[in-house]
Amino acid sequence: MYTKAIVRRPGRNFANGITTSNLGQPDFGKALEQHAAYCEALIMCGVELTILDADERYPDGCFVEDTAVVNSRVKVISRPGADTRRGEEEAISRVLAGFGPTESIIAPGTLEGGDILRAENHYFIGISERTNTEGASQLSAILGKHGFTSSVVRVEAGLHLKSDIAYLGNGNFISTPVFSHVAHPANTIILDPEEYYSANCLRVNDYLLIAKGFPKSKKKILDLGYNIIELDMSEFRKMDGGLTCLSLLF
Ligand code: CIR
Repeated sequence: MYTKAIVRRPGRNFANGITTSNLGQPDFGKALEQHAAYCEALIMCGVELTILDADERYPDGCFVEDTAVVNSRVKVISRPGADTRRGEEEAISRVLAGFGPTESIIAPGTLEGGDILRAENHYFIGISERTNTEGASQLSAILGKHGFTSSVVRVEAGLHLKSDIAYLGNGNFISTPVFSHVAHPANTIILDPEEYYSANCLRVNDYLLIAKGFPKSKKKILDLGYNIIELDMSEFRKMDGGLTCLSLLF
C-alpha cells in the first residue's frame, strides 16, 4: 500500500522543458488543471500528498519521478542524466530526508526514475540515454542491501523504460512490442501501435490510473478487472511526460 506521494506543480516556463514530441506547445493553464486532477486522483487512492511549488530554474521539475527511486525501505536520490535537469534532485532530497534513510547515486553514475520499473520485489533498471550502467549498478547494489532483486533492460528507443512498459500488479504488465520480452508474454498486454502512449499507466493501491483517449488499451485493462481512473494527460504528453512521471509514491 502506498500512503504518501510527493508531487511538484508545473511552472510557468513548463514549455521550455525537453521534448521530442511534435504535438505543439503545452497550455500552462490546462497543465495546471490536469495536474490538479492528478493530485485529486492520488488522494482518492488513499495517498497523503506533499505538494511542492514550482521551481522556475527547472522547467521539467514537475516530473519528480526522475529525481529519486523510493519505496518503504529506502529512498535513493538520483542523478539525472539530462544536464538541464541536474539539480532538481536537491530539493527532493531535502523533502525525502524527512521520511527515512536516503542514499544517493553519485558521479559518474546517472539515473532517472523513469527508467526504473518495480514489479513486487524486483526492479527492472533501464539503461538509456539518461541512465548509464554505472548508475544502474549503484542502484542495484543499494536495492540489494534492502532485500530487492534487480535486472537490467536496454532502452534502445523512447525516452525512459517506463515510457514503454508498466507493471499493473497481480503479475500483469502492459507494454509496447519492444519490451514484450521483459515479462512473461502470457501476462503482458501488448499495445496497439496507435496507443503506445498508454503504456505509461500507474497502479496506486486499489486503482489503476490510465491516460484518457486510448480505447483499445482501456478495454484490455478493464477486461483484466482493474478499477481504473482515466486522466487527461495531453499537456504533459507534449513534454514527453506521463502518469508515472508526476509523482514519487511510497
Ligand atoms: C524530460 O525529457 O526529461 C521531460 N521533458 C519528461 C520527463 C518524463 N519523465 C518520465 O518519464 N519519468
